Order: sequence, then structure tokens, then C-alpha cells
Amino acid sequence: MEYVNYAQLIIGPAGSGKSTYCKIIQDHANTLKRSILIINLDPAAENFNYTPDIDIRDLIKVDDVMKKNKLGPNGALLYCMEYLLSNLNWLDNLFEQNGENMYYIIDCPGQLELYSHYDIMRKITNHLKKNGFSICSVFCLDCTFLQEQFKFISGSLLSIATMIQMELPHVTVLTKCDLISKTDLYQRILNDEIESDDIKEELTKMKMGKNMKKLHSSLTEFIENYAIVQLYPLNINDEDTINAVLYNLDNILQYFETQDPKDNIFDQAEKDLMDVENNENI
Ligand SMILES: Nc1nc2c(ncn2[C@@H]2O[C@H](COP(=O)(O)OP(=O)(O)OP(=O)(O)O)[C@@H](O)[C@H]2O)c(=O)[nH]1
Ligand SMILES: [Mg+2]
Repeated sequence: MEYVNYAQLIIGPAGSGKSTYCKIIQDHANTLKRSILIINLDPAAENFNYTPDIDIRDLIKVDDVMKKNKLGPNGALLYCMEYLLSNLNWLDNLFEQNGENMYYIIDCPGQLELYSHYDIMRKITNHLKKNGFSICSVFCLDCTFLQEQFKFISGSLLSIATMIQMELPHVTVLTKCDLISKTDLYQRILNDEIESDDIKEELTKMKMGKNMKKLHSSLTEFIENYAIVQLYPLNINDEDTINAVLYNLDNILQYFETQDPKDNIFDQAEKDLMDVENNENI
């Protein structure tokens, strides 16, 4: 299938490193002479470490809605996202101005109920899919969750809940890996060696009631069945991890399949071959 545009939807709990992820991936793309545009979809965002190319705050801002409609911050956020949903032509026009074959990273609000309870975000991404976007969701999970098994289970369950609701190809990126030392656990994740049995073994060492252990054990199996333990670690100080994350996401979005070689080597080779054939026929 030919796609018109590509997009990563960056979701995850508040403070999990979504905006930092956007900036790091954009910078990395620049070093590869690729262009990735960032869309800020958080109407409550105050300051960023990047300049958004498209910004929902040009359409609507949480502060204005709170004042005008006398709503609290969460109600105002829902209002803003519903407003965007009913004004998607605003977004479509900006996409049209940017042209086709663009690659976007969409920095989303951290309120997880937007992805796990409501269908606003799914309706927005369905609209993008209908307009030819290849799109996937990237769930940012703070890697310090890995240091305690029950946090890992609850973080993974959050990721699964959003995956089920969003109905998009879904990956979990472990952010802030620079904050944990290269312990055994970190190395095992990097080498893709961590399995549910390891987690279960860790669980047996933890102090908790028998029934609770049984529940955690079943949940661990469930997580493995959804392949959520296949995490992509991201260490902002380690270029290899940044490259691996972008490469895997490009594959999921089928980005490479539609890109022409930039230096036209193949075009030239084809032309040379035709010249040779023509000369032979003379
Ligand atoms: N050391 C380290 N700190 C990070 C990393 N990513 C984010 N942080 C810090 O974590 C905090 C939150 O990061 P953000 O990127 O703003 O997180 P966010 O998910 O966009 O937050 P919200 O938009 O508020 O939901 C900031 O203080 C960042 O500097 C990382 O990879 N390493
Ligand atoms: Mg942010």
C-alpha cells in the first residue's frame, strides 16, 4: 500500500519523557539528513525543548477554555481534544500545506484516560489513517519502572490498555535509560533476553501475600502473551539505542519501502544499462 504520510503517536504517563523523545528523534533524523516534523497535541503545554511545526495551541489552549467555560484542567483538556476532533480540517489544511511523504512525530498529552477510556484520540488517528497516514503508537515507559517488578507490571498493563483502545501498531519505548546503571537487568533488556520467567523469579523473592503473588504471576504471563516485554530501550546518551528505536519504528511504518534512494545511484545505473543495450542493438 502507498502511504501519503507517516506518523508516530507519542503517548505515555505524565513526565515519562514524551517531549524529550520527540526532540531526540528529530535531532537524530537531522543528523541522517532526514526531516521529521513535530506536532504538539498538548493544549496545556507550556514550554518545550523543541519548536513545534504544528501546534494545537494555535487552535485552542487549555487556559482559555478553563477561564471561558469555568472548567478544571482535566475537563478543559477533554474539551480541547473534542474541539480538535470537530475541527480536523484545521489539521488537514496544515498537512496539505506541508505536502506529501512527510514524517511526523505527534507529542500527546500525558493524561492516559485520553487513550484508555475515551475514544477521542482513536477517532483522530482513524481520520489520519483514512487520509493515507501510516501511523503507530509509541508508549513511553520510564525505565525506572523496571527496578521494581510490580511497577513494571502496572506500567505494562497501562501500555496494553492503550494498545487495545487505540487499535494501532504499538511499541513500548523504555525512556530515561541513562538514569539506570548498566546493571544485569539493563543488559538483559538490551540483549532482548528478559523473559516472563525472570520476572516471575523476581516476584517470588518479593514480600507479598500468596494470592497477590499468584495474581502477579498470571499478569506476567498475560504481558508476555502480548509481547509487551519486548521493549525498546532509549538512552539519550547512547546513539545506538536512538538509531535502533528509529529504525524499528521506520520498519513498522513501512517507511523505507516507499523512499527513493536519495543519491539516484540506481537511476544512473539503469540509464547506463539502457545505453549499453542501445549500443549493442546498433
Ligand atoms: N535523564 C533523563 N531525563 C529525562 C529523559 N527524558 C525526560 N527526562 C526528564 O524528565 C522530565 C519530563 O520529561 P518530558 O520529556 O517533559 O516528559 P513528558 O512525558 O513530555 O511530560 P508531560 O508532557 O508533562 O506529560 C524532564 O525533567 C526531562 O528533563 C531522559 O531520557 N533522561
Ligand atoms: Mg511533554
